[in-house]
Amino acid sequence: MHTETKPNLDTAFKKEVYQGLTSFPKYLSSKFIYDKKGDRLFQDIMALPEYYLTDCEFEILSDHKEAISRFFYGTNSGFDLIELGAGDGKKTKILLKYLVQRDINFTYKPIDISQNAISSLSETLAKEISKLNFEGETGEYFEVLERLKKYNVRKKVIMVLGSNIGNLLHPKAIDFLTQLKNTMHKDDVLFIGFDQKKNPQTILDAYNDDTGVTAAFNKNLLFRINNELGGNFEPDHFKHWEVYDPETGTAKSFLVATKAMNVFIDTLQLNITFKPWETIHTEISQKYNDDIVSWLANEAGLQIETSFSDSKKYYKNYILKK
Ligand code: AVI
Repeated sequence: MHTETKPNLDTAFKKEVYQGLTSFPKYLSSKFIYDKKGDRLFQDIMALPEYYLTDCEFEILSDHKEAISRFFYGTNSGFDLIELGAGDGKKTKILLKYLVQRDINFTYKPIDISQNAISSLSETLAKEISKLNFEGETGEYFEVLERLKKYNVRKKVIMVLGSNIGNLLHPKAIDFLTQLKNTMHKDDVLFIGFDQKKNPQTILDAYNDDTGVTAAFNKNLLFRINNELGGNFEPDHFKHWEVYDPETGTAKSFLVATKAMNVFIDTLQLNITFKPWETIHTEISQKYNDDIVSWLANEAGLQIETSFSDSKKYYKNYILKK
């Protein structure tokens, strides 16, 4: 008797890869790009001249650190500066140094999915800003958000840099902001970066560099499926493709099959066929303006208090409150 073995979809990665590759049109979630190699490729992207987001946010934090910090200060008991998705903290250091130099009473609580990232951040910061109070946390955003609810002793400043929210569709972004709001008290502050709508060519170039770093970053999804789920994707036969819709402000990344292919993923016991030029949608990078940010914030029960922009008006960091 032939019994079909059902794949064991016991991790989010397996479940979502199975779902995405058996759907039409096919899709994969960009959150799975980030293994060790994906993290490194993203660091390389941030150093690309075309990827203006990092420089713009750096400029905003450098030029407006004094005004930004004024929204952070709490009462005598000080505040917790909680950063979601801290990465290497390069931009955050500007604020941290400024606050420590002024003897402001605060604790920096970076949160990252990777314990490695937290440990190395702790090491570099201990060397560079020895007087900093540092308490790193490891975990998924939403798991950590639950944990955040416990931090109700003193003022919380929640910081989300890098326009990370742009990788979420609007309903998910509203969910995300709502969950953040639910962890906030009246005086708490959300300090969050939103990349702005601009010349569509500038946006396309940021996600379509000539050196191929962004293509490698996108294809890392296929490498991860090969390495971790026993897949036999041929990443060379997929093309990185970027489109930007200036009306909706959505940049979309795809991997496009350049020929007909059969792919087998052993752990999922899954055969997938690709027709020539069939697509896998892998990422959205949403661009905003004040009206969209205000709408998202209001939907989540938050208000824009103020915002800070770079000199080219490419990028904005907003102060949101309940
Ligand atoms: C992390 N995230 C905000 C980046 C972005 O701009 O969407 C990821 C990225 N994808 C391609 N380049 C950078």
